[in-house]
Amino acid sequence: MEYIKYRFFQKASKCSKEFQRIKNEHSDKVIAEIKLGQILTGMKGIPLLVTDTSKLDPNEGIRFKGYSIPELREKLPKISESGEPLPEGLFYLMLIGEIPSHEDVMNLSKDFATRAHVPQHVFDVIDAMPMTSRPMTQFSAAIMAMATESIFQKAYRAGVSKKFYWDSTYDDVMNLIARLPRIAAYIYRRNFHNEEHIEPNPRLDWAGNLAHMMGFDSEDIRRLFRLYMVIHADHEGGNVSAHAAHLVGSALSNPYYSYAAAMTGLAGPLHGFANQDVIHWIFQMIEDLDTETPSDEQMASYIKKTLEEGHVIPGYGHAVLRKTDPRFTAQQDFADKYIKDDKLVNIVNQLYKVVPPILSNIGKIKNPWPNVDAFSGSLLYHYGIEEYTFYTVLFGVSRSLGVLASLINDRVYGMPIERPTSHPLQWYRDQVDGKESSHKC
Ligand code: AMX
Repeated sequence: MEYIKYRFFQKASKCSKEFQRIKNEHSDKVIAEIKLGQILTGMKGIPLLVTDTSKLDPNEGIRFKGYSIPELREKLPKISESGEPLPEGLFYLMLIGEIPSHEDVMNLSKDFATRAHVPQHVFDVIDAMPMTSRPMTQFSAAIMAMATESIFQKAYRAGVSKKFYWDSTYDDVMNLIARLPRIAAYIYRRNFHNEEHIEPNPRLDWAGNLAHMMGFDSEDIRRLFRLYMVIHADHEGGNVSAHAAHLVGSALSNPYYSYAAAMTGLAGPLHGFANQDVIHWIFQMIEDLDTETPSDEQMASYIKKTLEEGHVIPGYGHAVLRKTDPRFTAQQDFADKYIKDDKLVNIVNQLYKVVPPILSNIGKIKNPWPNVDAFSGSLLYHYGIEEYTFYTVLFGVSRSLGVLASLINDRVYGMPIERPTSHPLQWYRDQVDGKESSHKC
């Protein structure tokens, strides 16, 4: 067995025993009470999932295996001391629970490079789609098309024992992550660069190669891509993309199906599509106000107009966070360090001053602070990736690291099919009004 797979199994099998022990010995223990309001506001705050890769604190933000984003930026291996950590290192951390050595990360990077071959029919599926189909539609379809390669599916059909499901899942996950940069870059070059494709460079790291195949070879862009891929990788298990991957995987659908489900969820405007909406909305603001340097007052009036028209302010608010997202702060820090006086970055920073008091004043919005998507587009735009309809694909490539690491864990733990109970609205009404109500829903 290869080294990383072996290390993973060594660690995970102990946790798997713990999972089974708790399930067998403590299944009757009551650990939470559920309020009706939690159910009716999207199941918020109900502990329902087991996810080991990362944990989100409403005030502190995300921690990956206990490490905050500033800690990861300091501790994970980098190619150069002044650079950003390699996302391969974060994947190793989420999988094995330890900060990897430089050698571990280089081995993982090489492993991804050797697995990166994408079968021709996946490109054929992309090419068969109209140019007008959204990059996320093409991306999800390509992932589904690649399910022909599923080793898990073949092993299952061949009758492999349940206790070995994790093994073929691991190989599917590694292959899938390895191939995503090629697929993403292919869609980018197809849509925005005249279908002039660029071959991978197997000597580059995972994120650097993605930038290369998209047509960007500067060290600046590689540094940004490494940071980008690290901060978007995971956000505990309840967000739409992570939860979708877990839910679909719980039916023993293959990892390609699970990850495609995650991507169709990420494509929604309340989730990953917000990174496109932010830039779209800012450009609309610039056009409507007829200035690239609006005053705070002009901005405030535009924000209020957006709200009055019944729209959300993209990039602001969060279902769990109650403070500025540390992923926003990490990008702000990156911009402070490497970017001087960029119009879009300046607007993003100005919005950070103007938006929160307006959202706070409305009263109902639980978190008036910016999330990851408020900043990411301005950085990509600055470095020349101006085609913002593509931005969610980049988010999706990164998110593979967390949701697919979790999927292998799910299989090692032997997690069961997920199947919560639902009731008609009448049942909930009976809980609060008794059975008198005559109006049927
Ligand atoms: N602008 C305007 N209204 C907002 C808002 C915003 N940025 N954020 C929340 N609200 C509204 C909600 O729509 C809801 O209104 P309603 O009661 O009339 O339906 C009310 O405030 C209460 O919502 P909440 O409990 O504070 O948030 P939530 O958990 O329901 O939703 C989120 C969270 C992220 C979907 C929401 O804040 C939002 O729509 N933000 C803008 C889109 C966005 O940036 N999404 C990306 C999130 C990060 C990510 O997943 N990538």
